[in-house]
Order: sequence, then C-alpha cells, then structure tokens
Amino acid sequence: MKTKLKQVTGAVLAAGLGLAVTSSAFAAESLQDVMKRRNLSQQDLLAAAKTYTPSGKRDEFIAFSSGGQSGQIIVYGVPSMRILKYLAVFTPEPWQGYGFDEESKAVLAQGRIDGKDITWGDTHHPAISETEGQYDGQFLFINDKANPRLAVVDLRDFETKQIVVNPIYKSEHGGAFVTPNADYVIEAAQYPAPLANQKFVPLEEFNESYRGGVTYWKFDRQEGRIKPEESFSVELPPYSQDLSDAGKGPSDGWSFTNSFCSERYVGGIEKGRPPYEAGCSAKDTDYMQMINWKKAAELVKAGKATQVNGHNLITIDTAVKEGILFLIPEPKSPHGVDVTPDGKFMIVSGKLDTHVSVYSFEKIMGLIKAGKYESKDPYGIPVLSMKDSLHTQVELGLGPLHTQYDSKKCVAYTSLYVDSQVAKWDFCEGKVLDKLSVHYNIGHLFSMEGDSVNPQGKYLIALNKLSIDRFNPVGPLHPQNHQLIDISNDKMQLLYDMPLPLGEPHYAVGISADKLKPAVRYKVGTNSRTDSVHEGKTRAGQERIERDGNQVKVYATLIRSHITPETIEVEKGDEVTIYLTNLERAQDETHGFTVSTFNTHASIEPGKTVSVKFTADKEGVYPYYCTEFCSALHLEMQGYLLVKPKGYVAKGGSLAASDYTEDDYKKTLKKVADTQAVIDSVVGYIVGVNYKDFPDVVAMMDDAVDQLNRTKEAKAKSDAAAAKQDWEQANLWAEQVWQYQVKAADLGLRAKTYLEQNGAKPIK
Ligand code: RUQ
Ligand code: CUA
Repeated sequence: MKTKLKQVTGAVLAAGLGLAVTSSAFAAESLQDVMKRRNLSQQDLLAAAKTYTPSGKRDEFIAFSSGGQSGQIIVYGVPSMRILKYLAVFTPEPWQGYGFDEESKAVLAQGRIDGKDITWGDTHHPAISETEGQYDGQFLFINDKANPRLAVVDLRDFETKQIVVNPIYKSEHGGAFVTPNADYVIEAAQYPAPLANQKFVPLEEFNESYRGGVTYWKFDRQEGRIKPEESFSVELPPYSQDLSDAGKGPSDGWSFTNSFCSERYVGGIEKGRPPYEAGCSAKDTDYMQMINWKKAAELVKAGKATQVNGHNLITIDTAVKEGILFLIPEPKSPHGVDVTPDGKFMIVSGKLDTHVSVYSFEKIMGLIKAGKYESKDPYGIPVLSMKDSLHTQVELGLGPLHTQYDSKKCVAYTSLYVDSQVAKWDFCEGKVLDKLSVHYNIGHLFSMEGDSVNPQGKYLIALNKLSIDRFNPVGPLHPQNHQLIDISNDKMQLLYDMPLPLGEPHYAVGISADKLKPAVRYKVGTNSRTDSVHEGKTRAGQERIERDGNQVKVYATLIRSHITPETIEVEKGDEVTIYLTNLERAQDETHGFTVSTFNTHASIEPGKTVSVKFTADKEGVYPYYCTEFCSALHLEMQGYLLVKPKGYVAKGGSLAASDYTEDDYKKTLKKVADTQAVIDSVVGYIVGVNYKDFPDVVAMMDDAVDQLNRTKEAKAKSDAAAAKQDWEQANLWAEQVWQYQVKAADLGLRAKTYLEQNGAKPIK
C-alpha cells in the first residue's frame, strides 16, 4: 500500500521522507557532543531549555510589537520568540493584499490627511482591549506618531478595520492606551501646533497659539469601531505631551500624561540659537497632566465642548473651571508614566534624572479635595505640590524610561536607557531588588499582561534600540534587538536575543495565548474589512461577467485548483472589477490573485470575498494566476485576461487541444479507480480509529468529503461525453475527477499521519 500512496502524492511525499533521514543522523550525537561542538555552557543550555519550543508545540504568550516606521505590527510567540505574523496596519503589505485590493484600500483611505494618501506610519504603542482592567484579547489599537492617527485591529481575524485621523493634532505620541473597559482609547499629542488645522501661526506666537491635548476616542465594542462623533479632546498647553496611561481601580476615571519641554522653548540653530535639546531640558521639572476623563465625557454630553475642525474640544479654561485638569511637577524630561496594577500609584521616570518617582493617587486626591495648590501655570491650571503628592522616590540608575509590573505584589521593572539595564524594584517599599545588564539602550520593556490589573509575570522582554555586535552583520542598518528575560525567580536571567528587522519597535504587549481565539475561515462572501456580506459574493455556479457600458464586472470564485472564469475578455479602455470569492472551507487554503502588469494583488482566505479594480488601458494578453502554492496543481490555477482592440471581430477557429483517444480515456479511468482504492484504504484506517476525538482531523475529513463530492458532476460530464464518443471531453472530465481525488487523498494522508503521530486508538 505504501507504494500506491507514493504514486499519488509523488515527489512531495518523497521530499518529506528525505528530510526525516537527515534529522535522524543528528540524533546520533549526544548532548555533550553538541555542547562541545557549538561551544555551549550549562547556563546556555538552561536558557535554551527555557525558551526552546519543540516542533509542533505552541507558545504560552503572544506578543504584539509595534513595527515602528514599517507602520505594521509584529506578532510573535513567547517564550519561543518565533515571529507569527506581520500585521498590515498603516502601510501597504502585498502578501495580505493590503493596499492592493479595494477593501483594504478603503481602510487605508480612511487615513488620508488633507486628501493625500499616507502610505506609511510610525507606530509606537499597541494596546489590547480590556474588560475590567484585564486583557480580553478582542481588539488591538495602535498609534501613528508621525501622522496623528490611530488604528483598530480586530483580533478575531487579525485584520485592520479602521483608521481614524486626529482632527486637531499634527503629531501624537501618548497613545494607544485604553481605559479599563476600553470605553475610550487615549491618544495624547506630541509636538505642539495650532489646533485649528489649516491655520498658519508664526513661532513667535508659540505660547499664545500653539497647543497640545489629550484625545479620548470613544470605542464601540459591539461594532468594533471608534466613533469619532462621540470622541473628544481636552486642550493642553504647548508642553510637548508624551506618554499616557489610564487610571484603574481607585484611579479609574482619570488619565495621566507626561510632558517634556514645558520650557516651551522654540529652537533655531540656523538663527544662532541653542538647539531644542538645550532649551527643552533647562528646568528641573516638567508637568504630569492629570485629567478626569469621566467628568470630561459628561461635560461633552452637557454641551460644554467647543467645536474645532468638527471635533469636541474642552478648552483649558473650561477644564480649569470644571476642576478636571491638574498639573504636578515631575523630574526633568520624563518619558513613561505607568499606573500600578492596583491603580494606587503612578510611576514616572525622568530620563535625565536617576530616580523613579512614585506618585500616590490618594495623596493627590487629598490635595485636590482640600483645594491645596502650590501655584498656577501660565494658563491658569492648578499645580499641585510634587513633594506632597509623592509616595516615594527610588534611585535606580541613569536614564530610567518605562515601567512594567510583575505578578508579585509591588514588584516593578524599569528600563534604564543610559545604563542599558533593567532594574527590578519594589514600589511599595521603595527599594531596588535586582539589576540585569541588557544590550545597548533599552527603550520600552514589557512583561506578560504587564500593564493590566493582573500581570502574569514569568517573562520580561527588553526592546533595545541598538544591536551592535549581537548578530551577523547585515550592513549599516542593524536590526533591533528584543531580549527575553526570565523573571520567575528572584534574580532575572537573560535567555535569548531576537533580531527584529522591521522598523523600530517601540512598545509591545504580551497576552496569554489562550485568550486569543481567532477564526480560521469566514462565512462565504464576507467583506472582512466591513464585517458584512460583500456585494461581489459569488457561489459555485454563479460565476459570470457583466458589462454595463465600459464597466465590466467579473464575479469569480477560487477553489483548488482553478479560478472560474478562466478567460476574461474585455475591450481596451474598459474599467474592470474582479470580485474574488474563495469557496474553500478548509483551514489555511488561501488563494492569491494577480493579473500581470496591472499592479494588483489579493489574498483570499477561505470564505473571503475581495475585489481588484483596474483600467484595461493597453490591449494585449495578460495571464492571471493564484499566487499561493495551494495544491499540487497550483501552477495550473491560471487564466487569461484578453484586452482586445475596440470593435475587434473574432476570426473563429477552435481552442487548441490534443487528439485524445478512447484508449487515453480508459487509462484515465484506471488511474481514477486505483486512486479510489487508495482513498478507500486511508478512509478505512481513519474510521477504524477514534478520529472524532481530533477536531483537526474532523476538519480535514470534511474538506476531503467536500472534494470528493465534486467528483460527481465531473464524472457525469465525462460519462455523457463518453456516451457520445467525444473522447477528448470524456478524458478531460475524467482527469478532473482524478484532480479532486488527489486533493482528497492528500488530505486523507495528512489526517492519517496526524492520527499516527498523535496516538489515535483503534475503536472496537
Ligand atoms: S517610546 S522608548 Cu514609547 Cu514612543 Cu519610549
Ligand atoms: Cu490557489 Cu495556488
């Protein structure tokens, strides 16, 4: 029987066997041999054992890392550090068809600013949606610092669904951070500018007319979209806003945003003035800006917001009058502000100060209730005393930036940019517990669910800016370096370096893998970008080409291994829309689609409908094909777009084919019968064991049955042709029967291997 199986799957199976032989040769080496050969220490082995994830095994956590200037999100597993996906967000990504099919183009178009396409983004801070302060794994948000935008990703299919443009900023940084039930997504401005968009204001009027702010984007969880009309901003002085965080527990309802350059310095090297870096770090303190966003939302409902660029804005004056905005001095040029899991403290690191400052929310509230203000800033905002708001300050080292939390109470980890270290410390007691050197210039760091109310501990990842001497050289532009650290013991242990070559990842978040339950297929005909039925949804048998003037609409389907229709004839100048529906129900049976030279590509996952659109502006012959190696006959998943000159008259003639004989037909019938015997024996094995206990196998069987069911129609056509002695048609339809059989057999064999490897038991 083995020989027969081999005949069916041919070279593919043979290649697989070859691999098995090579790997067993390595198994002959002992652990000691390998350690010697690769120069590995006991410590290395221990680290390897903690991160190595055996073939076929999964990770405990999933990380979502910003993709920096790539405008994407990088998804990887922890502790294996295996990259799983580049998620297309602000930048076209051809493999996913993002920015090439019409549906994703429409998402990118939401991110246009002043009518211009912006085809990149500077992503910094991803945030996972929360329910009662815990990551719920439903949605992901990320900001674009360069072009003030925010994107919504649905974790049911890991696709970007929405991009919103901030209507009043020119840049932003303090986002995305979510409130504890993801009612709002926080986005703070960065470089101050006039809020009314199209206005020129000279730099001489910086203090009077340039402004910053914090935006609260209303998120509708049911629809999975941000509602711009229900969103609002609170105006802030031109103190460059930086990072933000939402309060939780006792501090729920408030948000905290850092600032730098509260000196309001405006540079001018070219005029002989000292640069920004000098003028922006002259004072000893900047301001933490505290906003009561719950009250702010009520003020908006009560009509107390003004409209700027069609957006709800609570002015500084209103915010002060209503008592929702306060300032507290914080050490020089701070970067991170991170609320503790219990919501009692806000931890701020001053980049140019060696301390972290732990602010007590309780003390702050005490000061506010007592109306105890130290002073007012030039815009009339009450300033609370730093000394009276502090719980403690701890000297950690040079360049503290960001703080994450452990599952252990009071334990925090702070990145030290200048020292290139991670400090583990106790924020309740105010003492340092451990320090670990990491590679150069750590920026953010993240622990698993480390900014939720319920951090999971276990692993910490350092996001290092430089990777000098860490990896094999690849030219002047180095990859970034994510370092995996074990934090399950008192002492931190560095486990692994992962190069990331896709822009500079700023922040990342890690979530327990079991909280993510993405779908593997869509309902047939789904427009995945709008979560609705696609106008171009096409079922098997409904494929057609419709023409209205010069508008040609092609309703096409894809299934292993053909695209229907296989010929598309249009005239020069026609505007062509091709709707593509993937009819597969099987997992991972994605088809791709492209038409030669029309700069178009689509990725069509099972059930999805997408459309590609172009003007057939040049007469000629253009092959189209499936771009995913989806099956043995993938190369044959092809067709022709024929662009004819206007008014072209067909010359007649018939399509080329060979002269098939009755003999050929009979040979094909024999092949079909042999293959059926193989299928029967594989099916015999499968139904003889407890395959129903293996959902993956059940799915494969469904898919195989689906393929086999398709043989009926082809067989009927073959039989009918044979009756008329049309051997060409009879033979070719019999070949089609065999094609379906091969796919079913391929699935059957996969299922059989799976069952054998996973200990299936015979049933009585
Ligand atoms: S950044 S390295 Cu969050 Cu934009 Cu700190
Ligand atoms: Cu479908 Cu290749």
